[in-house]
Amino acid sequence: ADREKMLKALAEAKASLPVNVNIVINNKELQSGKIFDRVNPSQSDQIVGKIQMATTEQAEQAMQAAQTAYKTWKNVPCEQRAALVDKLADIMTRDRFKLIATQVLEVGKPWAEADGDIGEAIDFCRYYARHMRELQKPLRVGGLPGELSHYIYKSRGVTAVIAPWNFPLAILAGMVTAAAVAGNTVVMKPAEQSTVVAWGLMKMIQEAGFPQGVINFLPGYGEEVGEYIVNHKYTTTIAFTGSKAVGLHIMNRAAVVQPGQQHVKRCIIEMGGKNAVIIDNDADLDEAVDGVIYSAFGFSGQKCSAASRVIVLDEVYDRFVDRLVETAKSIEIHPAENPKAYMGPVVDKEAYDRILGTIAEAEKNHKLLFKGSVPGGGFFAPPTIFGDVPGDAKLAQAEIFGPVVAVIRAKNLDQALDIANSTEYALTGGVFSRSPANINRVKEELEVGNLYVNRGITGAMVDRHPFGGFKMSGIGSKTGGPDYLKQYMEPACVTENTLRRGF
Ligand code: TXE
Repeated sequence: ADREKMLKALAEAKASLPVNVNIVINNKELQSGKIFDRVNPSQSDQIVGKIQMATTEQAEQAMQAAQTAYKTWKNVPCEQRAALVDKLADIMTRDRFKLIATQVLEVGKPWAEADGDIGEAIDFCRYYARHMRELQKPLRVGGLPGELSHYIYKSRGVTAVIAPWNFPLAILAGMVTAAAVAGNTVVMKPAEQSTVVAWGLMKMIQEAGFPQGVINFLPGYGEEVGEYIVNHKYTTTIAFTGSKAVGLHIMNRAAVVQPGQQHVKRCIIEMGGKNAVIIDNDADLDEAVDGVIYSAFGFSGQKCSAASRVIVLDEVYDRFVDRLVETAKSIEIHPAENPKAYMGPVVDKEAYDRILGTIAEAEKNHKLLFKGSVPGGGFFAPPTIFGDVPGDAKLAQAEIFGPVVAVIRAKNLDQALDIANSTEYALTGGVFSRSPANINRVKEELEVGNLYVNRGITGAMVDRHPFGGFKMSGIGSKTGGPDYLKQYMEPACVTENTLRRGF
């Protein structure tokens, strides 16, 4: 039944292309006349969206709208804010197939991957609404006689939300709803490559009934309007998920105080990864191969959590690699709308050129074990596996963000851990092993924010696996977990003298 619904949703979505995407400020739709054509990465002659890219003047209007709306939104009771976020989750649930179809066509996600993203978006809404209801209850602290102290959380103000394209609904909706449910107003800047998906979110936000100015929608270029809202004096908080280079740049810019600025800008920053899976001598190799295939090639490796290094202990190296290559041969690569697609295209021509360039360079320096064949007509990058890659090679150190795996040989677990920890990132990681002692060592020593034992290393679930990394992967914000929402708020302590008479 879901298959039929999905095919119908896809046919309807295709019939209404291209989608015209506008700017939304104060719940009013605006245009700029600067149009960006977004193409379907599976079929690059098909325009999916005609997007009005905001100007910096419109970015200024959005900031003013958010600043004005904040004066009232911060006093709206938590229950009302949380109810709006729950309503948004209801609408997403109702429109699930439509949202999946948009994502399949705009970013080239195969069905199941797109479905996962919608599910995560819904879970973020429900989780942050529920968690905010808990956090708003004042926590009693201290206990001196004659004194009553409560610890409370206050909103901060205007939040700039800057999102990537790879989880185009979940990450954007997660940051936006966390900020808004906590009593902040939002200016959201989606990624250029996934603005049609983001437009779907904005329409649902309007349908849910968020008051004007609370959530503003600013499609546009990162270096232009992204930069503008980061620098703005009204911005109190910046929620960013994306690449290391842009994340660090934003933190740098956020430290520059503008005339009239009253807050130290807080940065909630999630960046990339160079995630490793360790295959121990006693690993179940079938399980390990399946886990690596899923982790490395799901959504063509374009997940911050994707496995791009596989560190295999010497004793099982040859057997593992043979099976990995054999299984990789069966990966089905098709346009994302084809239900048989395990892998679809990569997101755009720029990504395609970059990934193919990386593969060509690596072919000169490393042993190519496998390169898949791909269809034409879109930006299809082949699943590629290199073997005996030194742990310090560029291929084993830099985030590629594509379907490319470096298999690295290690003498023993000590060396495997050294190699695994040798990158600047610390996002996800995994181990396949049947030895409790070795698993424990990996738990203690592998520098990652999310560790997966004897299973694929992607697929974090809200509330069950709070997600995020450290080192150059981020600042430990941990989406979908108990610490996340607090970052959008200011903790405050209120102490009252209870012995005072005469009230
Ligand atoms: O990032 P980019 P992408 C990471 C993933 C990879 C990256 C891919 O590992 O590194 O995200 O996403 C805007 N001022 N994660 O290619 O290019 C830009 O317009 C202000 C980590 O989209 O950094 C876009 O909206 N904004 C992860 C956004 O920044 C600017 C989960 C991101 O773009 C700007 C998912 C500027 N100067 C992906 N320049 C995790 N750790 O959870 C660009 N932008």
